[in-house]
Order: sequence, then structure tokens, then C-alpha cells
Amino acid sequence: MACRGSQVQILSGPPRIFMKDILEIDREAQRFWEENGTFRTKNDPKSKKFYVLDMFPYPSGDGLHVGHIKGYFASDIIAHYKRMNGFNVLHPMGWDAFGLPAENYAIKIGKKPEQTVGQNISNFKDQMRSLGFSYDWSREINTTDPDYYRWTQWIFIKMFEAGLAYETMAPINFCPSCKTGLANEEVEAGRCLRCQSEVVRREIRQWILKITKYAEKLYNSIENLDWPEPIKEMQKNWIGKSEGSEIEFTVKGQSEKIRVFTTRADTLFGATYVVLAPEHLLADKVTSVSQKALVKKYIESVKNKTDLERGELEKEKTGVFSGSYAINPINNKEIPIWIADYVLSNYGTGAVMAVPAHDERDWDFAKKFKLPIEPVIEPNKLNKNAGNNPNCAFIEYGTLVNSDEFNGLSSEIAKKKITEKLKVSCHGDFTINYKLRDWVFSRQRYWGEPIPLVHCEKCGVVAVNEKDLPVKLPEIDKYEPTGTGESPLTTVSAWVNTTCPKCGGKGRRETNTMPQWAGSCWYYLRYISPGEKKRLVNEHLEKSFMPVDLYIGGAEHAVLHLLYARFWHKFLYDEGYVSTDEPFKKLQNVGLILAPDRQKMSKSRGNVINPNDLVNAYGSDALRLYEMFIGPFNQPAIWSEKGISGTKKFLDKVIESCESDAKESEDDTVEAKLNDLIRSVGGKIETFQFNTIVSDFMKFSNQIDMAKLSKSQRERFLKILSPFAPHVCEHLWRKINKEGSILSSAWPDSKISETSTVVYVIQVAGKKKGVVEANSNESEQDVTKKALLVTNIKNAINDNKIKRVVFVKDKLLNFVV
Ligand code: ANZ
Ligand code: ZN
Repeated sequence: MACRGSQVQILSGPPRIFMKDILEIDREAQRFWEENGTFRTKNDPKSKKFYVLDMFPYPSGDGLHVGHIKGYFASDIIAHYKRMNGFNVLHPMGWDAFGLPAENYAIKIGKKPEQTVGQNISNFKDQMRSLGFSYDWSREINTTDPDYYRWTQWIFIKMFEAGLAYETMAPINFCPSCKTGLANEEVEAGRCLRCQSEVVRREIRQWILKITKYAEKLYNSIENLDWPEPIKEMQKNWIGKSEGSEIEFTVKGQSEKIRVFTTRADTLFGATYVVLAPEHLLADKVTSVSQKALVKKYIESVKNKTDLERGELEKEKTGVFSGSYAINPINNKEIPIWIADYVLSNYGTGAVMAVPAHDERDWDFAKKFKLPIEPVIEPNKLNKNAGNNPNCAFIEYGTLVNSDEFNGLSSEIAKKKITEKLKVSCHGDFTINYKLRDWVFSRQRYWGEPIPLVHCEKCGVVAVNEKDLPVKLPEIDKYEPTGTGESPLTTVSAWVNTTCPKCGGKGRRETNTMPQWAGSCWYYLRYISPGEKKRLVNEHLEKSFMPVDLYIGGAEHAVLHLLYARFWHKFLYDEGYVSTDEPFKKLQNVGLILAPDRQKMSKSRGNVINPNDLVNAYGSDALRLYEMFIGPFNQPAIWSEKGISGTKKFLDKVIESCESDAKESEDDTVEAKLNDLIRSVGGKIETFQFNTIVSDFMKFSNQIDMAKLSKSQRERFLKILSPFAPHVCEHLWRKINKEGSILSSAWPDSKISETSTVVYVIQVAGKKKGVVEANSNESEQDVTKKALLVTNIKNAINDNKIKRVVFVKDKLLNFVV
């Protein structure tokens, strides 16, 4: 118990069930499950499957805290529920163990990453076992295992062969503290996402994956995913689809043509200059002799600025006149060509037509360099917030003026008409751009998958032969990052020097390693056939288990892991290795658990709560019930030790009530209440209303003398409680003389009477949008009314007309729109 926060005070009085008993109950159940292989997934393609996946952890030195396991409890409950409903459930766990954190931790404690990772994994696994998760441990994977990363390398080679991996020397984001290049997704507001250091631009040889080739596919299929809307929105924004036009300006007196990308073709008559990014290939070519020296100096001066520094609105604009002019294709007007770094080389065409009257950055630039500002859009009469303010650009849509034949048209229509006219003269066309940038995929660090390529003087870059995979990471003494832009592997000459896979001549291995995201791009496939020697995944089993039906994890991966994995998956789909075009059908986010001081739990703050101590004090089921009770599942919640003593008391009561003999006959009111409870639990599990389920259980136990349940009622009660309290229920199952595991028994049916409460699943256009409780005797109209009061459902219907309603009594209501 190293840290302050992990000390547990036992707040309840002397527990009625002795501590030793509770621990014994846990262990006994765990032993039983393990000996009987209760949670083994069958490799049976004909079975009805359900694949429920947790985001696998990076096994840190700190172990799991109570926040990490909240999602694992939820997925475990659903796994149990699905099994009891006859599904062949795939519920696996593994370790995402490559990457900087593991390497940094090893450096800190002066050991090798492969040693520390092994210890951390065994620690994590012990913790998970003591919590009684129903993982099929025979499918455990570890991304740092050569038998695993052989396939990570294999996929990379497939991408390389498909032309999706390329080597460049372009300037990229580099973290001076992590001493490695970073992907765009790993930089936030100019800082390294991992260590918060400010990133710099550096030219380092890199391997890049062409994720941009998949921009359109990645963008388009987001719509069909059953994911939280905010995550879908974040991915869409990150991919950043932008519809506009490409317009061609001829350079006066030269044969060169400058293509610009604009989303505002309607403002073409207001273009008063053209800007090239400093890196633009034409920047040097179009520059007049007299401007050459100035332009060269300017280009040199902006070289190491990050995109953020360059793109920011507030930053003072800089630039230089090229000495040349461009001809506006719509009216043949000559306008000056400037070179300025507020235009980025890697977006659109790397060149813009500047319309200072209607674009803020162009406005600032024009003011500074005294360039003309010519308004061509007037605010619509109804647009109140838009006076013709002489002090800033009018950036909204409006009506065209000073635009010849297009005067009087709205911006929307003019964009089309102007582009269409340019199309006729071959000076423009409609186009779509994406903000997404290619993925900087190499790291100059030791602890990652070696990139399986060989540099040969004769043949160039050659992929390692499939039969020679994996390219194992060599064991080395000094693995600290060098900071020179080369990985420490460069120093291992025995490993670096090899033969060329193609010509057999002298070759040098690629020394960069893959980023920490690589292993998690496809791990969900490996669980399906973890021992498969010849293939990435067994194709029959892949067809039967994919896609992942439910993926549970934190929202922080919105554009990193979740985007990268979709990219790899779509590639594998296009190449015919997997059968679905998306990996994760439904995604559910877990709300954080905050420490009692309302801060995020972290070792450095000393406010981490360790589940081990709680399991020892209360048993793992009381902890599970409390974590589900703590608040709405996807919302943040604050930890309080009081809550767990409450769920412990509830369990004590359940245990005690099963000590006495069961009643002979069934009491009608008890039976009705129990049926209500069965329905409510079943209905709410799939919508993650765990907190209200736990309170339903507690209410039931308060309203009903549990000792008065009949044998059949006891059985049914324990069955529906078992996903939430598996150890205790397994124990009591045997006490009431039942055999086998309660978790392998069938979920009970509920008899519905007139006054029963039923849970309706509400769909809009066939997609589940919420649930509504009603009495069984309520009519279609009553349920419809209730459903229309739910915000989420209301929003989903939005402005759509409800064409008709499909009503399945006691079960479902679907709005057809
Ligand atoms: C003329 C114009 C007039 C523009 C106007 C805007 C307003 P999004 O929506 O982000 O795609 N642009 C194009 N390429 C650029 C680059 N490489 N670096 C910096 N800026 C670039 O934005 C598209 C707009 O961003 C384009 O439309 C262009 O400016 C600018 F009243 O063209 B616009
Ligand atoms: Zn060769």
C-alpha cells in the first residue's frame, strides 16, 4: 500500500458475513469457473455469437485502479447476460504493451522493458482474476509477443506492397522530450499529447501510412455506426470533409498555372491577390529575378514553424511579394502573387485566392501589406448581425455584387454557377478536400515493432519475406532514445546488417519502430483465433465472430485508436482478409471515476483507489455492484467509500435470506414484483442503465421479505442477480442444491400480467434510440406519447415526418420516418 489514497477504511459496522467467508466465496467461485472452463468460447461457426470487447489495457507499473475496471464490469455483465440468453459469447482480454510509457517506465526503474512488461502483466492479470471477470483466458494476447507482432508486421508489409506506406524526409512534428516524431493525432494545441511538451518541426526520415487514401471511406461509413454521436462528430471533424472548387490561375507571361482550392467560389470577383505556401513547388519558379533574394530568405525563415503557429488567426501575418502576377480566369484581372506561411502546403493545393473582403486571414494580410479589399458579397436584408462593418471581413453568405452577370445571386447558387462556367473553359471544377493528414508511422524509439523492411543499395527498400517474419526486436543494453532522429537500434550492427531479401546482397534493416497504436489496430481479430499459425485470423471463425458487437472504452480514443483501427480494418477488408468493412458495430463510452477530491485519479496526485484493498474488505461483488450503482454509466462519477458498504449490506441480506428454507407456495404480489424486476433488469442491461438496475434490486429487497421467496422465486432472483454478483450467486446456487454454474443457466422468462411494468425499446427508423417504461395494459398511443417526451428520441425524429408507428406489445415501438 504505497500510496495514501489506496488505504481503505471499512465504514460499515462488523459485517454479518465474516470477511474470510466473503473472500472464500470469491475464490471458490473463481476456482469452479476455471476448473470447468465455464467461460470458454466455442469455436462453433453455427452458434449465435456475441462479441463483447474491452479496450485492452496498457499494463502500467501502477496496476489497475477502480476507474479502469468500471468498463470491464459493464462488459462482463453484458457477457453473462448474453450467455444466459443462449449466445456463444466471445469476451477476451489482452495486453497492449509496446510503446513509450512502457519504455519510459523501464528506463525510470533501470530495467529492460521486456522484464517490466512481464511483471506488470502478471500483476494486472492477478487483479483481474480476483475481480472474477469472465474472460476466456485461453485467448489472451500480448502485442509484444513475437508470435503476435509477426502479424502486425505482416499487415504493414501488405500495406507497403499496396503502396500505402512511403518514406519521406518532410518536416514533421517532433517531441523533444519523447525524442521521437509524432503523428498529427498525437499533437494537441501544439503540444505532445503524452508529455505536454511543445512540439517542434523537424526534418527526419519517416515512414508514413497513406490514411488519406481512406479519408472518403472512413468519413462515409461513420453514419452507419451505432456509436455515441459526439465520437462520430469528432471523427468527422478530424477527417474534415470540405466541399469546394479548384480554380486555375495562369501566371502572367509564364506557362505556369496555379491551382487554388476554395470553398467560396462565389467570391472569385473579390480576389485581389493569390498566395502560395512557402513550400509550394511554384514558389521559386514564379519569383521574379529582383525578388529572388527576399523570397529565399523568407522561405528559409518559416521552415521550422509548426502548422499551428502558421495557421493561427491571431498570429501576426508574414509574407513576401513574388514579383509576378496571376490572371483571374473569371474576369482576366491581373493580381499579385504573394508567398506567405498562413497558407499551408499540405492542405488543398497549397495555394489560395485571397479575398480580403470576405476572409479574416486575407483581411489581416491585406491590411498589413496594403493590398486592395474589394467587397463582392452583401449581407442579406434579413441578416441583422451583418452591417457592412469597415473594420473586418464579412465572412457569411449573402448576395453577390460587383460580379458581372452573377450579381444578385445568392452565395450558394453563385458558387455552383461560377464553378460551372469555369468548367466550360477548363479553369476549374468541383472538388472535395479532407483535413486528414497521412499518418507519421515511425518512431525513433526502441520499444516497438521493428518495421520489417530492408534497405538495399541495389534494390532500394525491400519488404522482408513472409517466411522470415517476425523481425524480432533485438535485446540490447542501451535502449534509451538518442534524440538524433535515429532509433537506438541503429547501434546494433549485428542486427542492422543483413542480406537483401530480393538480391541477397548487403542490406540494412530499417531501424525505426512502429508507434504504440500499431498493435491495437487489429488485436480484436487475433482473439478470434489466437493460435493460428498460418494466417492473421482463421477465415471461417472470422466470418462467424466479426464484427465486434459491442466495444466498451474511454472517449479519449475518439480519433486515435478508433480511427487507426478503422483504417487498418478497411484496408484488410479491401484486400479480402476480413469480411466486414467496419470492426466495431456498437461503441459505448465509460464515464470516468473521479477520486473523492474530484480530481482524475493518478499516481502523481496520490489519490488512486486500488481495487485489491476493496476486494479484500468487501468482496468483489460488492465492488462490482457499487461501480455500477455509482451513477449513469457514461457520466463521470465521484468515488465514495460509503456506497460500497451499502451494496455489501444488500449482498449480506441476500445471503442471509437463502439460509432459511424456501417457502412452499408462491405469493401473488411477490410473484408480480419479481416478474417486474426480471423484465426491468433484462430491458435495462442492454441500454447500460446499470445504476437503476442496482437500485431496483435494492428496492425489491426492501419491499419484500426475501426469506419468503419460494424455491422457484429464489432461483429466478439469483439468476438475474448473477451477472451483477457472480460470486455470491454462484455460492448460493449451490446452497439451494443446484448444479453447474448459475452463469450457464438460462435467463428466466417473466410472466406479464396487466399491471406489470414493461420496458419498451424505442427505435427511430429501426435504430434504437432509448427505452420507455410502461404498464402492460397501456395502449400504443400511451407509449407513443411517453416516447415522444424523451429528448434523445425527440432529437432523432427531429424535423422528419413520422410516417407510421410499428408497435409490438410489451416490447418495441418503432417510428418509421
Ligand atoms: C477563397 C475564400 C474566400 C476562402 C472567402 C474563404 C473565404 P476549409 O473549409 O477549411 O476547407 N484555404 C485553402 N487552402 C488553404 C491552405 N492550404 N492553407 C490555408 N488556407 C487555405 O477552408 C477552405 C478555405 O481555406 C478556402 O476557401 C481558402 O480560402 C482557404 F471569402 O478561398 B477560401
Ligand atoms: Zn537488394
